Parts: sequence; C-alpha cells; structure tokens
Amino acid sequence: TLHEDLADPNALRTSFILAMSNMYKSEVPLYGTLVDIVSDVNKATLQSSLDPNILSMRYGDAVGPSSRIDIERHGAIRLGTPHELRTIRRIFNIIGLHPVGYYDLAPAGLPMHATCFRPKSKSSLRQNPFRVFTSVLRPELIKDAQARSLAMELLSKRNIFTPQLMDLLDEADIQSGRLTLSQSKVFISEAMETFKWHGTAASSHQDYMCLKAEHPILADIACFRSAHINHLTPRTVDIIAAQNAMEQEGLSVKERIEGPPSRKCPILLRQTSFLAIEEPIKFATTEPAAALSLIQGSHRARFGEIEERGAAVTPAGRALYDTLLDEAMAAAKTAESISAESLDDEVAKAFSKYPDTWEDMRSRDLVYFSYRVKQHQPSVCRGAYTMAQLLTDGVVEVIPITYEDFLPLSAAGIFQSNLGNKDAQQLDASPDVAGLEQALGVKLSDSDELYRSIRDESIQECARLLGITIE
Ligand code: OOG
Ligand code: NI
Repeated sequence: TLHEDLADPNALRTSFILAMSNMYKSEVPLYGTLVDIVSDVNKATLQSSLDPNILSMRYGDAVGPSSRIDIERHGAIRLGTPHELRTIRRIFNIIGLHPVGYYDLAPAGLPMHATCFRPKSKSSLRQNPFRVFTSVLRPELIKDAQARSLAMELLSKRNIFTPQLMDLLDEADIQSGRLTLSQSKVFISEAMETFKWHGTAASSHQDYMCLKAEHPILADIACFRSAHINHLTPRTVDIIAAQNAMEQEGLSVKERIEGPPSRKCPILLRQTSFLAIEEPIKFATTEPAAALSLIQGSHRARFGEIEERGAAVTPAGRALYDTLLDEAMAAAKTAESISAESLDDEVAKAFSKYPDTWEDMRSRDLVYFSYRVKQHQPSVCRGAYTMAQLLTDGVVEVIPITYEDFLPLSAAGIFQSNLGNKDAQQLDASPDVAGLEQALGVKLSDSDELYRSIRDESIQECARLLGITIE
C-alpha cells in the first residue's frame, strides 16, 4: 500500500539540510571555511576536557555517542507575504519542522515579525535539531506609502515556489503530511530552488534603490526571485575559541558576542557573525537607452554566523536574564551610543547576580533539567519521594535541557550589524501573534510547554523505572 514507503520526516530533514549546506557552500565559500573552523574547535575542545561528567553537563546533547553537533545548523529566511509563509510551513512540515514561538522585531526597527521552525519532540531533536528563523514582512509597519506599495507590488508578482513543488505539497496533504521516498528526492531538489541565490533580481535597479533607501530589509525581501537562505549557522562548543580562529583566518568578525556572558554553566545562546558579503546581482533596467538589457549591481545581505548553545531557562530564568541584560545596557549607554567593550564589561558585572552552579539554578527553578536514573544507584523502597531526596541520595541525576530557540535581542543585533544601520529607530507597534498565526494557518507552539513536557516526561520515566512516586 501507499503508506509502506512514506519517508520518515527526521531522515528527510537530514537529507534536506545536507542539500542546503552543499548549495550554500557553493554560493558562499566562506561558509565552508566557517564549518571547518568550528569542526576543528569542537574536536579540540571535546578531546581536551577530561571529565565526561563536566562535559555532558556543560555541553548536553553535544557530547556522547549520539552527538548531534556535527549536523546541527540553524538557518534564516525573510519572507514577504502570508502566502509565502503558509507555503513554507507546508514545506517544513514534511521535514518535521513546526513553528515555535513569536518574535517581535518592531522594537529593533524592523517592519517584521518571526517564528522559529524546529522539531518539537525529544527524539526528533536528538536526531537532527535543524531550525530556521523565519521572518515575514508586516507591510502596515512600512512608514513610507510609496515604498510600501512598491514592495507589495513586487511581492504580488513573484513566485518563489516551482509548480512541481506545489504539486508535491498537495500530494503530501493527502498522504498525512508525508511523501514517498521517490517523491522526496524531487521534493528536496525543487525546494532548493526556493532557498537558492538567483543571479538576476526580480526588480529594476531603480526600484531596488528606492526600497533600499526606505529600509535595506525591504530591498532584500522584495527584489529577489527566491527566499535566499540568509545564513546557515554551525554550533560550536567554545565560541571564544571559534571567534579567535575566525579572526586568524582573516574574517571580519562582528564587534561583540551577543547573549549572556561567558559562564561556568552556559545558558541560552551566544552568537557572533562575520560581516555580510557583497554579491553580484543583475537588474533589469527601465532606462530607455538601456532597454531590454541587464545592468550589473551588487547586494549585501548574507553573512556567516556561529553559535554556542547552553541550557534552556524557565520563565523565571528568562525574566532574570532580561532584567540583567537591560541593566547592563542602561549602564553602558552614554549620550550617543553603546560601545562594544563597555557593554561587555557591564554585562559581566550585571550577570554576577545570575547563579552559576547547576544546583543553584535547579533549586531556584531557573533552568529546565531532564532527570535520569543513575547507572549504579542505591536501591530504593517503594513509596513517595521528593526529587531533592532522590538527588541527594544519588539515585537520580540531572542534565540541563539544551536551548532550542532564538533570542530576539541577539537576532536584532545580528540583523542590524549586517544591514549596516546601527541606529535603527524602534517602530511603535504592538506584536501581532494572531496575524502571524493566521498567515501560517496553524497556532504557534509555546517553547516553555515543550521544555516542560520534556522535563516532566523524564521525571515520570524515573518514577516508572524505580517503581516509586515522585512528588
Ligand atoms: C535573522 C536573524 C536572526 C539569529 O541567529 O538570531 C538569527 C536574519 O538575519 O534574517 O538568525
Ligand atoms: Ni542566525
């Protein structure tokens, strides 16, 4: 029957990211350099740290026989319309990626909002945690009416999906969201058309310049024939070592590392990037003298990025993170601007108030942990226990749950440093979760619920294995 040869979304995700990685490497050769640097740093770091316990606490899923780190990437795409977003959702569903969380980009001066497409379950995350930061234009936030209608007109004319791809999406709809193995091969190559770089623009040079003058992001979205993958980010276990290695290779690295400061117990996400590259692009021109010809221009949007992932934090842990980061920003702010060095100093100072041992963070419920029964645990009698008791008695051990999402402030910093407009004005707009969900055609998942259920399931599993109740 049909269902016998439906492709597994997790396996398909791996083929998909390999295809994307190869394509991006050929488009942006520096990405290949970056992947090599990160892979060398990861190997050296994981081999030099001796204590396997410290390793697995510090790097979580990145270590051990089923390590996912070599394959782990995140990408970013910027979309123009609700229809594009909904179609992207249908594509990603086939490779097991689902929209999680809402990111408001208006405070960063961008007329956009975003979600993270990623796997949701523990087992699919373990197999391949590929995620894509997917932003979409909110035209109502474009101030200039002429630029707004130009962007809308260009977007209404473009089609970033091939007809074969659209057919396969319809097929998947009647096969419970899956494709057969032979359909999958076509699917991957057709999907790459949506994400690859097309050498000719979808607009004239004049229109490009007009949108760029209003906001560089508008030109990047509306003037192209595809949702070109903006960057593909490998995960490093030591971002400082990787950053140093990038500098040694002569890459012009962004001024500072975004996110929390360096810590004994890493939390959330630290990121840095090298600056966007200038890429040649041909534009149609509307000038009569040059009728029907193409003129050579260039575009700067795509860049290389690396990230170091730590533990996922609870709402309390996140509130403390936000408060301390705000405190540091306020302290570092002089009349005109914030310098990278003074911000780093202030962040380090402010974060001395963030507990930095796993046990402190666990007892104050700042971080999500998963629990497991120790290999050689003392035997326990039936009955009811508290988790604290089981930990003290050495029956159960904890491992921090890796943060699988993004940080909007870091995203804003990354966006801005690469668009070259540092002094972006905040847009005065409220978030529009309902609008994003309507465009997607599904509800957004809540990342806290996902982390909580991974934690709670691990506790139930401990209780089951030990034959006890845990309260
Ligand atoms: C997305 C920037 C966000 C990250 O790692 O925070 C991002 C973009 O530049 O389109 O990728
Ligand atoms: Ni990124």
